[in-house]
Amino acid sequence: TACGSDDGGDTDGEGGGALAGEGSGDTCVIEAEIPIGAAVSLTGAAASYGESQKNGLELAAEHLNEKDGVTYALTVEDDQTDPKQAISVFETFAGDGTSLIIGPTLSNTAFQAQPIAQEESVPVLAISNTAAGITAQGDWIFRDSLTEGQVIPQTVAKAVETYGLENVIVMYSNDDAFTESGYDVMASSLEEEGITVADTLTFSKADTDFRALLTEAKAANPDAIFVSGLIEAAIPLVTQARELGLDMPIIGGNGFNNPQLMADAGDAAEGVVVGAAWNSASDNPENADFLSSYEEKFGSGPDQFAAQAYAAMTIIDHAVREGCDGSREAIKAGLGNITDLPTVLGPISINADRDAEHDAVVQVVKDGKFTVLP
Ligand code: 1QQ
Repeated sequence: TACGSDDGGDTDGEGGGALAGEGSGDTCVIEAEIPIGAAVSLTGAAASYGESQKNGLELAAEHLNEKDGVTYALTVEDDQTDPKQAISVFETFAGDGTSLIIGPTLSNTAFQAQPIAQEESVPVLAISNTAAGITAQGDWIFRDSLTEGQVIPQTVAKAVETYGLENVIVMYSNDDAFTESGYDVMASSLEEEGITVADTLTFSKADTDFRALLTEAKAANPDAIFVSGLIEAAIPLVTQARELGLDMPIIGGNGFNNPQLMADAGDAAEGVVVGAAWNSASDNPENADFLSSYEEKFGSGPDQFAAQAYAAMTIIDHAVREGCDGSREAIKAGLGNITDLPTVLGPISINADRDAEHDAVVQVVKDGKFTVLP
């Protein structure tokens, strides 16, 4: 093989076993740095999620690189909240020998970019994609984020019980893969609970003025409003609801798991209910260490998206060390074996569908912070 023609990943065994080492687990020693690529939204509408993800990834890489034996070379690229850009980033990673791709930030983007990785046999670990069908795109696609299907049903049940809901309004943006998927789960969960949905109101993810829809919602005198939307819509929607005198609980999907909501909507965000894949109050040792080191490095606390990003690197490290091999093929095999691995999200397993399994939590915004709903 000519020098420099390495197709990356060494999945064919050519180019030598630089990514394969000696030992296993804690004793694994690999000479070469393991190249990990991340495509997250650092600009565009999803940038507030992506910034947290970048922080979580960088902190984790720093921590892992302090351990002996295996070193990660993490490259974080901007998917610009744009599927076309994500495709281009995925193509670059697939071509340059990157061992695994993390991301992209949105499901809507992932559905378009992931086929590149699947085609090129590059493992993908999604860290925030919650739509149904993400991992069904192929056997190289994994995720550590819980699906809306794993989080919304218990969120709906808890809200119904806590607030005695009978009659509600559902609102969602019908031009995004994640918000549509989240809506499907909200609708079926509400039906399961025997709740009357007085009206279902749709909007566009780019909308910022919800006054007309909220006035319609108000006319139905609902006990609560359920919203499947991204943060850019969530902030004005919640703000305008309170301005219009809609004081009932607002229950959001994963798009609401963003401290930007409290920063920008202020008091209007108080009482908003969100199911989450990370319990900020969890005192497991991994989380306690994560909370303090994140705060120290970035000057503010992490959010769910930073935690899922951090956990991804823990998972990847376990997969690499298990076979003591940082190639694409070996990481793929290792990801399939993750069982009860301690992480900042709690013990996590990857199931046969390559989806994550771990505990979820229902939170409410109180004094500007997400707290566990008692
Ligand atoms: C998805 C999501 C978003 C809220 C991630 C930021 O859950 O697109 O699947």
